[in-house]
Amino acid sequence: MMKNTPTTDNFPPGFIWGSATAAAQVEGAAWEDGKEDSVWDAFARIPGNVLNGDTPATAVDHYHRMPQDVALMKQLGLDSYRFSTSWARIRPGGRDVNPKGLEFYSRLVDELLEAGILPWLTLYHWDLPQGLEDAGGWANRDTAYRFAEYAQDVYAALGDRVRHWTTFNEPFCSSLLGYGSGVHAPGRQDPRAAVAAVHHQHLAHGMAVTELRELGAEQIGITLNLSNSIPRDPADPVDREAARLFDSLQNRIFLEPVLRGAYPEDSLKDLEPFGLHDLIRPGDMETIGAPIDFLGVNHYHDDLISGHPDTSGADGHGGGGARPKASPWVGAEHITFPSRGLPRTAMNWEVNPDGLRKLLVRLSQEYPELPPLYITENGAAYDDVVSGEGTVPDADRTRFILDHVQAVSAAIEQGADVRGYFVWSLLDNFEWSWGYEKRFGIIHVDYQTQVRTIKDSGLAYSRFAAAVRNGNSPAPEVPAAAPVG
Ligand code: IFM
Repeated sequence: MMKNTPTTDNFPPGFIWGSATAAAQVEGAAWEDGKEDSVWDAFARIPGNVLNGDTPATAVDHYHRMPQDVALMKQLGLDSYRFSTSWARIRPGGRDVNPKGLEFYSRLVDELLEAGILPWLTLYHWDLPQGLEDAGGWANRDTAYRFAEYAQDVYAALGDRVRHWTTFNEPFCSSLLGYGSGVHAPGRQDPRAAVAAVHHQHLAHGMAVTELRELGAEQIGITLNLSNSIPRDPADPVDREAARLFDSLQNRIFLEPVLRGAYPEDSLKDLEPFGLHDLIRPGDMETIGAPIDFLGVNHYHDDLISGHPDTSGADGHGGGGARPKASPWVGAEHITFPSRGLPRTAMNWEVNPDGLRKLLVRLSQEYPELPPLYITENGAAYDDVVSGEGTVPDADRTRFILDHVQAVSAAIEQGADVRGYFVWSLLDNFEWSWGYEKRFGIIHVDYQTQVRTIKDSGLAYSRFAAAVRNGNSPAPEVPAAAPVG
């Protein structure tokens, strides 16, 4: 159980306190300065794909409001800002480099450095140029080679100022969800294409790591979304087998190729009918297993897994659009996600901070080859209300964040080498197929006016990070923020 007063012990010197966003979720300016459609622009235009017909076209207008957003980060005292670059802005249609696209990120990096904030760059947060999807997307091996070229372009423009390079964010989503379930762009429902996307994204990661390393990048890693797979009844072999399958598809087919240069034996067997063997060419696994300097861990909730039908309606894996969804669990479509009665967020995801501690300790114990860890995303969606005084009293989110930070502290105490925590998200934003319905920000955005207001959770997070930085002295007060237009 988490303590009521969060302790600032255990965090090593230099621990990074940050916050994260992604290009397609915040930038807007979907067709400005040469940018063309990403798969998310195209997917969102199809009625039924995104709740309320929302699109990322305007998002929270970060493309135009970037200096003001960096000022808010500075006001919160963030050490680092994790953002992604848009491939469709930098190489529209997947074709030639668009200098104006690169200029935006160059200005962003300068603005961050000027504010004393460490830029933490992700090359791929799901927004493939639609032109490349038209050529087969991630089911096509060639896309991996195009990604390595794009990585070089971004390094050429920003490598003199950016030290931290992340290849992919949550490849689980951009492969199994995007090509298997249809809940994410490009909306395909083809299990063989989903498995091909997994392998080709791994390959793209490995090729980019090699290129970036040769070019001189200091810190290179990948971010995976990982979950504890908990059998509903550990004594029931059907539930245990379902939990094994879930663990394979959610965690191990991503962790092990990247960390060990090999797919797990059981996953290879499970995925043979979907063509995994045929996709692997000589040299691929060595490329994919190129050493990395950090692993980013995104964690929101655990998963209670059963192999039996469930009627509780607890499944928190549904997307937001109206379109019928297929299962992303290739070869394991029968697995279910019953409820164990824990509180849930507005995403219907269970709240269980101790799951984060368990996950970090498991990673540290099971993977001797593990590099240092950073929590690159953790946070919660709740239905916020702006008070008459213009504040956002989001007590549930505040509790969620502080309890999870305590879970990180406990994991460090138990030997996990965790060096940073990025709260998701800096700003309310486009939550994929949920559109603008789900708010994850520590800064509230009024979508009509684009006015930003720091939520109470943002103030509490800022105070906590300051207390750690100041060597456990009492947390300084962060002045209540006036809304920024
Ligand atoms: O908004 C997403 C983010 O893009 C990737 N990780 C999970 C977040 C919440 O769903």
